[in-house]
Amino acid sequence: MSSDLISTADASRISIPAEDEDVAALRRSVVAKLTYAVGRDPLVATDRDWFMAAALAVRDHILERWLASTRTNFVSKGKRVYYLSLEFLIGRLLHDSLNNLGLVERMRAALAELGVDYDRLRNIEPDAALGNGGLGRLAACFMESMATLCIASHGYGIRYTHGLFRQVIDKGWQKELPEDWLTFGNPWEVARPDVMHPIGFGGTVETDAGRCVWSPAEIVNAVAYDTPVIGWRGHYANTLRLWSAWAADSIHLDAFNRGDHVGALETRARANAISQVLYPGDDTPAGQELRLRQEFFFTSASLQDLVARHMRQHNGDIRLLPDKAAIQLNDTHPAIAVAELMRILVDLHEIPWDEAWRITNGTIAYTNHTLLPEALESWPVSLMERLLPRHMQIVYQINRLHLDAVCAMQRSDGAPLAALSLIDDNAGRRVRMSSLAFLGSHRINGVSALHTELMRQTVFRDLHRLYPDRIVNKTNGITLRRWLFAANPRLTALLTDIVGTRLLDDGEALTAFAGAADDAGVHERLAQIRRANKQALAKLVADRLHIAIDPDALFDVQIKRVHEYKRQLLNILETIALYNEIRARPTFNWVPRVRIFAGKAASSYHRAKLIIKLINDVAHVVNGDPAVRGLLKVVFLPDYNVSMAEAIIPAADLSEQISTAGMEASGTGNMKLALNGALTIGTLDGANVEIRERVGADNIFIFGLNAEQVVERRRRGPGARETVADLPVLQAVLDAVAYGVFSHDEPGRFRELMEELTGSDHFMVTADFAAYVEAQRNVALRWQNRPAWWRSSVLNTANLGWFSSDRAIREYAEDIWHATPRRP
Ligand code: 26Q
Repeated sequence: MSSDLISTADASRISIPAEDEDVAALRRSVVAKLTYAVGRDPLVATDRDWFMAAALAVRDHILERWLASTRTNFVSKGKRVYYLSLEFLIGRLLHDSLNNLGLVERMRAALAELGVDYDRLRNIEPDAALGNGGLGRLAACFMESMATLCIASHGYGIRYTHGLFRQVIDKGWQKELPEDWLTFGNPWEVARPDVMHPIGFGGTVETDAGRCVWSPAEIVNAVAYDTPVIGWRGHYANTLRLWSAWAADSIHLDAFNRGDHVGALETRARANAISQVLYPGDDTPAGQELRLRQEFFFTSASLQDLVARHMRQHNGDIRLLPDKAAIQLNDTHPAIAVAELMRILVDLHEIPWDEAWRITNGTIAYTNHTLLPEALESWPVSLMERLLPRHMQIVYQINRLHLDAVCAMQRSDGAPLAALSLIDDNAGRRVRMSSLAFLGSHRINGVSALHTELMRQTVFRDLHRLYPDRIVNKTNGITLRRWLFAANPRLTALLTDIVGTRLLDDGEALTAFAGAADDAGVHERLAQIRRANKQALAKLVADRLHIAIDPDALFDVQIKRVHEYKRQLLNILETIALYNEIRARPTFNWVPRVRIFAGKAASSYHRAKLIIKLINDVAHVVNGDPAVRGLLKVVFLPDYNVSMAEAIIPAADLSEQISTAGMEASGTGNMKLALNGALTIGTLDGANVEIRERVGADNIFIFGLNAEQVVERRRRGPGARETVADLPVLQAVLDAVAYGVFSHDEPGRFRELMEELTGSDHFMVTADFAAYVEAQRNVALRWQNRPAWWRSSVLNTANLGWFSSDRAIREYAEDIWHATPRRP
């Protein structure tokens, strides 16, 4: 993957005095790696060879600390945290690792002595895109924070051969291309072919002297690949263990020898398929057998692995599990863990059911990340019976005991049993995975205060009534190391000048920055920093898209997965309204704006892809219209990923967080942008609510219906047609789209989108339109009063320290895991 996300020319840095000795040692180790590991002569080495050599040299530094950490954990016999996630969106690791080790400047100097440019090397590294979006990136931030806080932990997931698809834009349409991050090898991982667990599928269950014995029809081996995760200042490292699937009997030699070469390899292909591709769905369950195989595969491997470690370390006493292990389920994707742990305890360790249930429930906790009905996982009973017959029996038994308990506990006003059952009889018989995760967990958490409250009131209402203490809130967080120190070194230098270097170890020290809210000198420096960051982004946009954007314009960004509930459509419709206005009133004192979009749509999500096409069609017309005189530009940056986020966020003036209230569980991009000083325009949704509480209502542009009002409006039935009729500006926008102003070649292209808007308008685009336009007008007014703008920006950065993932992890550690974090 070629990319130029980091601009070399104007990178200003936190300066660490380079000690010659360290630099010389690093230089020698890079050359040694190039020679002995990569096998290349420095005279002919390419950037990629140098990247590999540099990464391997850095890995040596990490490995020492990793082994030391592992040793400490083993000796201390303390509690370990296991974070089970189908996604880890870690992005690039070279700069992140060097940053945490405090070696960035030394590596830069060492490479310079070799005539190699560090920033060019950074750009060689492919993003590890083992996730779709927020949930996967959260897992990556959490791993980094757990390492920083010295909490012994393991991340468990799948080593996908192909991460999230590459997005290309072809004539305005999203096209998906396969992603191949492993093509040139992965310098960060250590293969552990000796760490392997058999994963069974299908087959039969028999009873033998009262004991259930499952004989799977198929066995797939899970092989471990470990990546160390180094914490801040390199004190401590944890392990990200990703499983790769291998056929247990790799080749049917007899078939091969008979000449059936393809047939001989068939089982192998079927087994390998499990770890081939990340599901590209974001919030829409694909509902396919392969997905269930992936879920069980990595869950079973992880549980077998952690139980084996526990037995080795704690004298074979499985009953100690809840004291020594905390298992966190990242959404329901690993929810089968509840049944699998019960199987391991009851069938393999012969623990009586009730005690096994106490152990399971005491060990497992579950995080919910979405309330969207289409994203709540459920699996057909028939599929479960075929693929996981013993687990299905266990689910039935859990359900029986649960419903018995309900009958015993319930008051007369309780929910009907059918609503509480693990089996949903409505849409064919399906297992409700969120209910299974709930029952098997001692704590269930939401990811923002609002989301947690909505969990209690909606999806989990009935279970919450039965177990009122189980649902807790843990508002999300982000790692400041990556999203501030590494991504925005210029701002970091200013902040450490003002609040001191203690900021580097304590995000909450940022609050002291509030004292500079009205300091003209600080405003001036902020303006310079932002301008430099915007210039770098402008260069990237020019290189990639051949669109010139003005660094003095307001950079207004919406970067996230493309989904109807996130309402990129609201944004682009308001862009069209602005375009119409600029043409109608050319002499008005307009604020020059660049509307920047980036994000992928799930490959099967037709409407989201149509929204991307609309954005590109609008960009084409607006950017090419001389009447606009550069006052408005629209940019869609293809192939959004972690590295692109790192390039855009420091250059953003305005952060669009405009989801339909009640639908975005938390958001974490909102935190990254506000931390870097962008002002937010947003709805009262997810963590926006808490951002407002902290930065102050004057420093955020909140608009639109709140979650309750959305529910109320949906209950009243569609009123979109009347809303549009009352808003001539919106009517004109919808007419322009519907008549093909942006799609001359196919005037009816967006009919489907327009019909939804004037029909049920489920996502309240028309309902919120007027309020959004007004909020955008207020944004422009604030921008025209620069001291007021920078004051708000300072107060955003200053009050965002609480959204550090260190704070989030401390809360999990104290309230859910009962594991002791150490201050770095
Ligand atoms: C499920 C079944 C089959 C196929 C795909 C899926 C699937 C995959 C990914 C369902 C959901 C996801 C991802 C959800 C997600 O990223 N949620 C986001 O989590 C963030 C971290 O908590 C929140 O900040 C976001 O608000 C939330 O949307």
